[in-house]
Amino acid sequence: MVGAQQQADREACTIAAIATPPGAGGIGVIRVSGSGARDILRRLFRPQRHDELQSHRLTYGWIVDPVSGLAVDEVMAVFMAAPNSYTREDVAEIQSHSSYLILQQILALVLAAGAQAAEPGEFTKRAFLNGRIDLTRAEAVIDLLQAQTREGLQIALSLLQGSLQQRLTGIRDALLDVRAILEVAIDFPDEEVEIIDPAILGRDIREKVSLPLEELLRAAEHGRLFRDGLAVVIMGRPNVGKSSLLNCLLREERAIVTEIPGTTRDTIEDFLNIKGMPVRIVDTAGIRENAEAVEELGIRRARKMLEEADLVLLVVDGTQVPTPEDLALGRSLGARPGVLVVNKSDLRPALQLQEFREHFPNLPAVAVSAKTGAGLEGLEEAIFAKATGDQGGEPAGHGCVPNVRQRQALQVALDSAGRLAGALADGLPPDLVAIEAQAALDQLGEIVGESTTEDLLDTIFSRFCLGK
Ligand SMILES: Nc1nc2c(ncn2[C@@H]2O[C@H](COP(=O)(O)OP(=O)(O)OP(=O)(O)O)[C@@H](O)[C@H]2O)c(=O)[nH]1
Ligand SMILES: [Mg+2]
Repeated sequence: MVGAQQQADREACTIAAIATPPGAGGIGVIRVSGSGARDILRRLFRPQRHDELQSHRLTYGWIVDPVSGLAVDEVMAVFMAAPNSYTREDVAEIQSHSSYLILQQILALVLAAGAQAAEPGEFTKRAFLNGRIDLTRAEAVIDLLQAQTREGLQIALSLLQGSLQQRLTGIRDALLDVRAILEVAIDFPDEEVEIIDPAILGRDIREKVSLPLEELLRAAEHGRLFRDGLAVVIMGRPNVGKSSLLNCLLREERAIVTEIPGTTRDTIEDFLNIKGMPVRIVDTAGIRENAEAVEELGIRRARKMLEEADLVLLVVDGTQVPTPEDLALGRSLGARPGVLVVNKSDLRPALQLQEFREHFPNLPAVAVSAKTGAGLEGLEEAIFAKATGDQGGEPAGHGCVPNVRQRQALQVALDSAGRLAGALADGLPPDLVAIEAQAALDQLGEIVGESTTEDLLDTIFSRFCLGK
């Protein structure tokens, strides 16, 4: 109960944070939410004209330290009366010059005036707790902030508009209908036979629950790469052109390239957009025996990266016949998806591409020149094809792509729906059948945040940045 009381106290207090990232910029924003927001703004903000603060009206003026009477910054301020605000509470936002010193000073005044420092994601958590958005939309806000490609952004926007919530509402309504019928049958055991028609109920469960759930799971699988992206690791012997390949894919001189083997000592990573798929690409130290100490550490790091890789680009030097080290690296990939990159195609090749393929039978092979950029498109195609497998290109489901957490709950709900249909077909008593209906409902309730534990909420909202 102490926990519940603490939580209620926290929800009752007014919170504040700097909502813009640190660093130089045009403006910075301090956000305040809660019943004290209006008073705090009144105490610190001196409008240029002595107007009363009007809700949702941007007003020009100064932030003045109420103790010293000194001006802190020239700002625009807005007050948004509940419930028409991001959190559904009274919200004040102060737009100051974006100097971190000024922002810190204003925040300190806001806190001294009675606000508490907000936790990461607390504004969005309040929007959720106050019923403005469900949990799928709250999570979409994180996706929106973290999206790396237009496709990822489109998925986030679709979820923010409630695409998943709406589909779940349809499925939950169907389950509620089933549960209602079962409850009537529980209350009137003598008429159970007339009340429950297993054939009709079974068909409803299949069409209105199981099939839509399967469709959502397919969309999750299909859109996974576009929402979560792909980790690609570049591996190979020293000097084969791994760092050159990274630079070439990024179209910038990101990593140091020299003709000295063992140039790259540490892992270097960056982001790429391959046909809408966010790709985290990692260049690693060239792998060889008898490396000196620092290089050896880099090699260990490179091997470790392998474990995190969704896909490996194994780079070999096309001017040389594959060495035993190249072949050993090929074998070390095991069943992991990979692409063989035969580099330096601008020089005289030692073998035909087909002959390279024969040395690495499990890998599709692409010839490129990291120096001239030749073959780069083919490599991007190969990465895309390998990553998407037989799924083809587009993120499906009109952007309604559930995330990992939602996917797990959808799968459990689908399993419950299967057991529900089975229990009906087997003619089990309605109270037992109803348990499965409830189990499926609970899972769907967890996705939208109706039956979600405080721990889970904390985990979700802690992924946000401060001020969101
Ligand atoms: N002609 C030609 N030279 C290349 C190509 N790619 C890389 N090189 C050269 O090969 C040498 C090694 O390139 P890097 O990119 O540093 O190779 P690396 O695999 O990262 O090497 P380590 O970091 O030492 O493991 C440099 O002299 C590059 O200029 C290519 O496609 N064609
Ligand atoms: Mg390198």
